[in-house]
Amino acid sequence: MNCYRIIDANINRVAEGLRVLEDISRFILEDVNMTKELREMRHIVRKVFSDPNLLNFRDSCNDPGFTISQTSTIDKKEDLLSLVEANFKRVQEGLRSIEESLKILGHYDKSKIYEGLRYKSYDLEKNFGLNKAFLNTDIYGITGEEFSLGRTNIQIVEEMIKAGIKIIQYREKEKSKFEKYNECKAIRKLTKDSGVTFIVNDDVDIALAVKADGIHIGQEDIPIEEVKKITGNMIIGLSTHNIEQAKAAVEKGADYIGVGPIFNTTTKKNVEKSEGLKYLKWVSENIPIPYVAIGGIKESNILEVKRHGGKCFAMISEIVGSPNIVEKVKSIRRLLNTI
Ligand code: TZP
Ligand code: MG
Repeated sequence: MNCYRIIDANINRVAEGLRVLEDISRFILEDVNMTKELREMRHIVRKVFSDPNLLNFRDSCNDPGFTISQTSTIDKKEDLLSLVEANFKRVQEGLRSIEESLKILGHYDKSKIYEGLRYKSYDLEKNFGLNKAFLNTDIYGITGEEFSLGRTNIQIVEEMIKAGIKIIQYREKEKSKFEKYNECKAIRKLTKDSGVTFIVNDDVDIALAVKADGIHIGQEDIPIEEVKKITGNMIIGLSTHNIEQAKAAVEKGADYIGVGPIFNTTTKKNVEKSEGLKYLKWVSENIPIPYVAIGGIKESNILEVKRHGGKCFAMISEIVGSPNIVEKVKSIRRLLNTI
């Protein structure tokens, strides 16, 4: 029965995928708990269904998939993050294949165990260090064309990248979907080529169409639970303005929160109220997920924000409104390094 061959091949595929992830977790991220969880999972994958038929039906040399794989470039990985993503996919798809084949062979209970492992792998993927590192950076750049001294959003993004900003959000309230889509498409290419995380504000459809890394939504947008269903593994950021909203964001699975407005700002229309620095301090002491401070942050007050627990600082007018973005960012960084 060839189902044994499918199960055998997929047990190997899943275990190998887990081993790659385990090694990255162990040697690069040095994450003891994640490494342990991956190792345990790998052992269970091999143990649950160890039928002698698996080996009897093995015939790797005559597997047509081998020749296809040897000549394909589909698995060429550009960076560590893509490698992690691809191996979690490999694990999940392999587990699904095992589950289905076991059902055909009548091993319903064992199929359920593999199903449980697949769900566990979704959780592990979410918590895998590399996927959480996107806010381990000081400046979060956001577009704002009307404050950009005549430069386009795309020119601004080019400058931000040159300045070494590692996460950029496209925020544009005035243009048509078509214009926004075209700009995002170009920005996706620029950010991808330079390893910068790209987040789209408001428009889930555009974020999906251009394969952005994430989407940022506000309290008035479609609920985060719904966004999650559509966007799968994409990063989801949620703006919050008070303690209740921050707690709810964690509960509902936001990947990071915006915290603010910290100071008065005229950049955002109908800006919400917040206790600003006091709220930020609370978040820094109580919230376990990444957060970014926003609203009225300037070179002149950024140290105050840092003293209240700020680690990553989102700025619109201060950056896009600067005639020399590269110099502006250098100067802010110099200042941040003084405390
Ligand atoms: N959300 C809260 S305040 C704000 C947004 C988008 C505007 C931030 O702009 P600026 O120019 O940095 O004050
Ligand atoms: Mg919004």
